[in-house]
Amino acid sequence: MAVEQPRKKAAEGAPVGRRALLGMLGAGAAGLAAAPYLQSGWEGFLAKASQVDSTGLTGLLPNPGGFRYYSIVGSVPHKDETNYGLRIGGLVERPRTYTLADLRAMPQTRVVADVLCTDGWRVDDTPFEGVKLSHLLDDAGVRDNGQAIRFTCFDGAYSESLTLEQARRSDVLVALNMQDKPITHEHGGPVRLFVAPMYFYKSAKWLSGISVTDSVVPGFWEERGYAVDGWLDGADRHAA
Ligand SMILES: Nc1nc2c(c(=O)[nH]1)N[C@H]1C(S)=C(S)[C@@H](COP(=O)(O)O)O[C@H]1N2
Ligand SMILES: [Mo]
Repeated sequence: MAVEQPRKKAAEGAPVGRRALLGMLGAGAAGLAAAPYLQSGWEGFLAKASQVDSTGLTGLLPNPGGFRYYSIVGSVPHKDETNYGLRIGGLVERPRTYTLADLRAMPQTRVVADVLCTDGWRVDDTPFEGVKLSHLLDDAGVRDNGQAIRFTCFDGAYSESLTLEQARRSDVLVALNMQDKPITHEHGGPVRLFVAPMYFYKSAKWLSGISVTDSVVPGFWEERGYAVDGWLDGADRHAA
């Protein structure tokens, strides 16, 4: 991608530090000892620990995978092929709900890109695979007045946005696989957004709604000071 985009620092002007905010949202440390963490291994433990960690200290524990777990809510329902649905609506000709099987039956695209969080951690060359968002938008038929997309999540709280132009890029996926395996619950499975050219906060986990809107509706972090356009610097943006 040689096209230069404005280089905004995504976290600039954030009115409250995110660690502090996540701490405020956290349920407190009391639940940690009771968390049944052995069942899902170290990453799952970190996930559960950070859900109840009001200090932010779990972010300092070593995680061999390089990823940190983020959720703005303490617990998220688990979904699979029996109960997952992705609703596409708003300013489209043909609103519909896709099951996991529907999404798996569509053409799959694999994108390998560097993942960067505004908190400073990164995981280079991470493969994601799924359906191009542009494909779903074409299926639904965006109306003439459709200008942007609002994404919602089955955690009941997170949201994100893209302009229609951004959403139509070939490196923006409704992802089913991450690191060549089905996306785990902790990473936002069974379906998350992957916006390769932008900071990872744009990649909404537990994706359940895609709504075409007539203007950009700022998402959860954008309402708290993050840039609506979360472009990575050019050097970090090399997905094809
Ligand atoms: N639903 C939801 N999606 C989300 C978030 C979240 O808190 N909730 N956090 C975002 C941020 S800031 C990052 S860095 C990544 C973290 O993804 P991971 O937990 O798989 O590492 O998810 C993004 N998508
Ligand atoms: Mo992030």
